[in-house]
Amino acid sequence: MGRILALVLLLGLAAPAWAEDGHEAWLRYHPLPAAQIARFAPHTATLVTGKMSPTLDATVKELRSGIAGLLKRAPGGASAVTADGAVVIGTPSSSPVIAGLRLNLSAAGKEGFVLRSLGVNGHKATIIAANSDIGVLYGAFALLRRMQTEQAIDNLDITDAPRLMVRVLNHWDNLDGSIERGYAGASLWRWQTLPAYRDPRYREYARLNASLGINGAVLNNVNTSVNSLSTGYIEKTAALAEEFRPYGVKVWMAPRFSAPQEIGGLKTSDPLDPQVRAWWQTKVDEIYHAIPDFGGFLVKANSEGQPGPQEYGRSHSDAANMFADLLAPHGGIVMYRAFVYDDPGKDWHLDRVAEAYRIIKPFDGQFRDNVLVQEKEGPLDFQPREPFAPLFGAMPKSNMAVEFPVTKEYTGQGVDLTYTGFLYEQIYKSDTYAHGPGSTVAKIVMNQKLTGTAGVANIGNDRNWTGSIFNQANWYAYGRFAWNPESSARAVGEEWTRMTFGNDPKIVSSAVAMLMGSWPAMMDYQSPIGLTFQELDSANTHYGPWPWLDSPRRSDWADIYFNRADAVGLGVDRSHTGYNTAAQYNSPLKEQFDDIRTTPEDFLLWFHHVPWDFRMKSGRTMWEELQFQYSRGITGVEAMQKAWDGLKGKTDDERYMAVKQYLVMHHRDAVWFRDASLAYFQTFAKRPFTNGYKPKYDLDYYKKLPPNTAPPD
Ligand code: BDP
Repeated sequence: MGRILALVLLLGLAAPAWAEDGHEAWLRYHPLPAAQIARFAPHTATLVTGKMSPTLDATVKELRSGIAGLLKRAPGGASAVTADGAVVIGTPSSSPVIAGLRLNLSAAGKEGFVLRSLGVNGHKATIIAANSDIGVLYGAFALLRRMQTEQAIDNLDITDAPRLMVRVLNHWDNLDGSIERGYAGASLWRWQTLPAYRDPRYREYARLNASLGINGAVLNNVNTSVNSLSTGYIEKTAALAEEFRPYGVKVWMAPRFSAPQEIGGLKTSDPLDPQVRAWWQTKVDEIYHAIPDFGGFLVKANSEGQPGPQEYGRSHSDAANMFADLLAPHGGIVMYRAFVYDDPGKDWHLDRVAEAYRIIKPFDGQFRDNVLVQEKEGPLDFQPREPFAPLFGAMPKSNMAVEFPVTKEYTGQGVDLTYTGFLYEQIYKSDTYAHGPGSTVAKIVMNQKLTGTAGVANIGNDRNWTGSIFNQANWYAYGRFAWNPESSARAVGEEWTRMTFGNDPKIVSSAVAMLMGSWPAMMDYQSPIGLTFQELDSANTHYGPWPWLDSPRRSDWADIYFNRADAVGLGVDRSHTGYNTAAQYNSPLKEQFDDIRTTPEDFLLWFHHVPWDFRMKSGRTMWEELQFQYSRGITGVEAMQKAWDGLKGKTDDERYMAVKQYLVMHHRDAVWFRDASLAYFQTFAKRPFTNGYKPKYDLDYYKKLPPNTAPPD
């Protein structure tokens, strides 16, 4: 008995003081190995500050806790450099030391920073300088990141600045605390207890965003409730703004277009009606009175049943410009979504993926300067594999912004490990040819008068913020790509891995391989050869395969509309013999996509109705290739499982076990996608399965599964 007690005590002592529950996310300031401490400590002995502000207070707090955690010794405070090892922070106006250095800060712009190793008063110092306090905070995070990832800090000469101005997360949070397409608990915003109670998580959230440079949060769902515009909610929103402000995160709102009627008592919400404008004017003034640095509006109108200008015979530019004119005097911005598509009923005459271009392109050049036209990254809807949206190459006179999924509505939801960084890179580096070769989506959106991006957040009130540890990588990647759209998914993934799991080379190489392999694997088992939208749609869950689904209400919410499986083959004809949507791309892409022989095979079924016996580059027929790619996706998931299994004992048990268990479900989902899809498609292909493969169950079994229920693996 005594021995058991002793053992229990011993184990208790050996266990870490807190569970590894992922709450710290990537800002884990746990002690570095001794050699790294010895390397960094001489450069971080004191913190030299000048005049303070809430943002500079946050900067000092971050540096103190970061250095104390990583190096096991907090830096001392000072107002001048009197010995080696000072970290000097500030702007020329807040810090006399920095003013005295006369650094050239022009390339740092409004929000960027300079990190320099310099001699000051004959002593070695590290300078974090910027033109604004928020730039200083971003610089502090950059210095800490270097330490966390074990990069040198003794010879710094770095200037970095965000390439996009507006870098927002859009929370599809409802006022009742639920989150549309959220898989990480309930909303972080506790509306009932705001504005009086300030949940500490508000600041923690803002801090995580600031560490990436995210500078805005659209607090509510695009399918919005009019109540967010009420005076009571504006007060609550102002309280959140106050909590976020030191971290440079502005609040934004998705306004309900029909508010003038719903709460204003007007007979119309026509954007050109003087009374409607007057109503919005008063509302906008009220918001800015409460929140002087309010970011602006993110608008969903005439899309999926939301009210909008078309009800009054007005255009999307009329609507966007009404908001823009009212916000402009306050410095506010409109993010106007191009995610609009008409309801085709049960008819197949409209190509859903052609809609944004068809509806929005005619208004190029008519949007005000403070409007960002916000288009989803692909022309359909956040699918695993889509070509970039052609609108990006077709709006030379407008400010365009990419909207990205961070939450994984169609890509595994709260279950599967899929790294969206891969998607961000693919889209941003796609060439639109708008101004000749090299006109990548990144170049287009970076070279405008107003620039920005929005990401649909994956954050909820789960302890670990995002439901699973690896989901944090998607938040991280969104922020890093918003900062620089020309980032590399691999480099960003590696940075996140090092900060999250440490710098052990085996962990780094395995976790990065998992991240980078995850998206290609999913494209294979969900979207082979460019097939798309095969998730369950009518029950609106968007989880699991449902390729046989016909929608009772509208054709373009049906999976069969997107696969067109028939006796001839599979895929949608978007060439000149079909919808002719390939023509929305600039040359040479339009010619390339129009021709089945030159379309990249990754998008073959996206652009063409391909015969089952079509010969692929691999030598396989399309039917064989389909089976090959589905199975390759499962092999990809198995590779992730193997890589993770190899890390047993290399990381804490909590996170190790959690990821392992998630991967079991992931494998099950991948097999489900393959087997249910092939069982269905075979009824059209009427060709044998090859290579000894056969779906585990017959088609009927898959069809009868209740929504959201995967078959046992
Ligand atoms: C769809 C989602 C829906 C969103 C819509 C949007 O299923 O919940 O409201 O996108 O982006 O993919 O507006």
